[in-house]
Amino acid sequence: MLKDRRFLPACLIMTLFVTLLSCNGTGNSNSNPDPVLPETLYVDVIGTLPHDTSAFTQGFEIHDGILWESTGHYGYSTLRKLDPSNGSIIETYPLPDTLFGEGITIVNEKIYQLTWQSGLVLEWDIENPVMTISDTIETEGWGICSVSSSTVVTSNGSSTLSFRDITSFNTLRTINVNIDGGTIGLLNELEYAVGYIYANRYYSDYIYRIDPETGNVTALIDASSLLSGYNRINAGALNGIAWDPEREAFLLTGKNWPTVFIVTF
Ligand SMILES: [Ca+2]
Repeated sequence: MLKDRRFLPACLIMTLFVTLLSCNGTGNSNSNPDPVLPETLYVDVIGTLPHDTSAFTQGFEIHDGILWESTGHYGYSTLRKLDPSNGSIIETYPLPDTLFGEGITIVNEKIYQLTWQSGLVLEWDIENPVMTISDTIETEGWGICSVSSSTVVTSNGSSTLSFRDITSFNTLRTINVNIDGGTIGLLNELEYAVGYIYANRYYSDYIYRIDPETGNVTALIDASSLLSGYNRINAGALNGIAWDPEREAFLLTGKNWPTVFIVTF
């Protein structure tokens, strides 16, 4: 299955990326009349934390000094409470074997966790994490972030991000993530910070900074320098973005990565 394919040759990634940009440069019909191509930013590592290499990371978020992580795979999916000062696991809350954990976000002291194909949205009280079923959604669940106390944004592996009412998970509106009209698919883990949505793209070492009103990508963040060749051997895709307001930095990790990187862009 798609979700189990952890590696794609770097040359193919670059080919897809270059093809996207070159198509937009040849005047395709979706191009804006005054294209504004995104700037490219690079990660500046200011610290590292250890990360459990058995964690198939699907969601990553900091709230009130706690780092929360969601992990996937049937039989191994969990919600985890971590110490962001040293990366240690404070508590692990397993999901039923029939559920494949995906993205998480925290709104009004509730943790909302997506599941991949069941359509179920799980809810955990942040003080006493016991799992209940909050709502259902009509698509696969991949990533989720909250943009206000009433609205969350979800991804489903396509280029579409859905803004949803937290009380029902009904879709309020959608945006099509694009660079000059060229859509950016395979959007996965999400994070909202300082007015922008940040998204991993599955298989890619890039993070996309997205205007939440238009879906336009305003910056490409090249995170390909994070893992050395040795550390990549058993590591999967980049798939954890958590904004740390105290450090004013992002914590980045990936599926089965040995390290959480504390970075600025
Ligand atoms: Ca996140």
